[in-house]
Amino acid sequence: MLRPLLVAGALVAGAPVLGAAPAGAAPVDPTATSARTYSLAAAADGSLRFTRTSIAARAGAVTLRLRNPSSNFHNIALGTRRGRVVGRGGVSTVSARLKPGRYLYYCSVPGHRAAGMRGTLTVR
Ligand SMILES: [Cu+2]
Repeated sequence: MLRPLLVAGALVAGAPVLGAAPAGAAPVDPTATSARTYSLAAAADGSLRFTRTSIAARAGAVTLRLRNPSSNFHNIALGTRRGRVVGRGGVSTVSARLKPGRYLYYCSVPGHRAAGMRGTLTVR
């Protein structure tokens, strides 16, 4: 099981205020295509970003599934786990059992994370 990361302040700055949800409301993710799978994509225009910078998930087994429609190579990484690097049309996945906390997901291709290919996975 991965441990939650201590997310640096700089990273949290752009994240939405998740505490704004009504008390008791369960996180609902419309892109969850099956139980515990959460989908996102690399930007189709080749810019170094994901289509989503935050994902809410339930504790337990979580899979992040990245589609890559761009001409650059990308992957999805979560903590120390890295999905396969894929080119245009490829899909990269990473799975972990997660307890509540905040985790960083990112592309581990050199330079991509620093350029903006990252987001926050909030597990409740
Ligand atoms: Cu990348």
